[in-house]
Amino acid sequence: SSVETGLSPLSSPPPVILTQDELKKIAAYKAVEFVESGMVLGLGTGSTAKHAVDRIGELLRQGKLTNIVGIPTSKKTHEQAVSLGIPLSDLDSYPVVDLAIDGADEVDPFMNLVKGRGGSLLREKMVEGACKKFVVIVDESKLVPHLGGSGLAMPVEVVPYCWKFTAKRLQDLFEDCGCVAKLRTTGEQPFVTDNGNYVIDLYLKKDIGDLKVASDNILRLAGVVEHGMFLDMATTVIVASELGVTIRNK
Ligand code: ABF
Repeated sequence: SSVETGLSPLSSPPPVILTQDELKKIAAYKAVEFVESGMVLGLGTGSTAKHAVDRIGELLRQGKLTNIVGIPTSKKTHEQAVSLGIPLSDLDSYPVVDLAIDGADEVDPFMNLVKGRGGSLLREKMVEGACKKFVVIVDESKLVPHLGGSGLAMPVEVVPYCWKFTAKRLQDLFEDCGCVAKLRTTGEQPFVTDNGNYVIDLYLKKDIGDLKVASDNILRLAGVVEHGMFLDMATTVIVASELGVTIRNK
């Protein structure tokens, strides 16, 4: 007699389904392989970058990396890095950063990015704009054909002064894309960035069109501090999916 298991002895093991967080971790660990002792490192923000910062801390503790200086892109990452014992500094002391590792909200086929749904876009843009190499780490859900067409927010950091006026001007700018501009809030209160500013999220019904033109038009508005489009900045994009890791270089 035999026991029916439902599995034939020749059947392959069931596929392992990775969670989104496991994919983020895989991409992050891959990026940290680019880190060398003695580097000045831009430390990103968000749940994907958090894995990279944890890994850098671990390698420092194990003595496998030495003489690292981290430049955090947010107060949150600053706190995380301090808790891990990563030596920190800033762009005033280190105006050239060897390598930055950070997540993104959207990545288009040309490696342009939307960032800032976590609210740290200004410091991220400053640090990552000062980098020799900028490695973006994402799971495959972040890949889009065009920026700003996903129906999710395109963040713009603005000064709090008359933010409604600035929001209206932003909305008018992208009227043709069916733009709705909304103040980001936490509970009843405006969300306040690390720099004391507000964030206006632009929701677009169509993709934003020519990215450079859109960028210039946003930055020309008085009241705008920075936007979340990171154009032509990434030098490497690491994408983790169920099928494995792909690395794209500029
Ligand atoms: C940062 O974290 C932000 O620029 C971006 O908004 C966000 C991505 O978040 P996560 O890694 O949590 O998906 O990189």
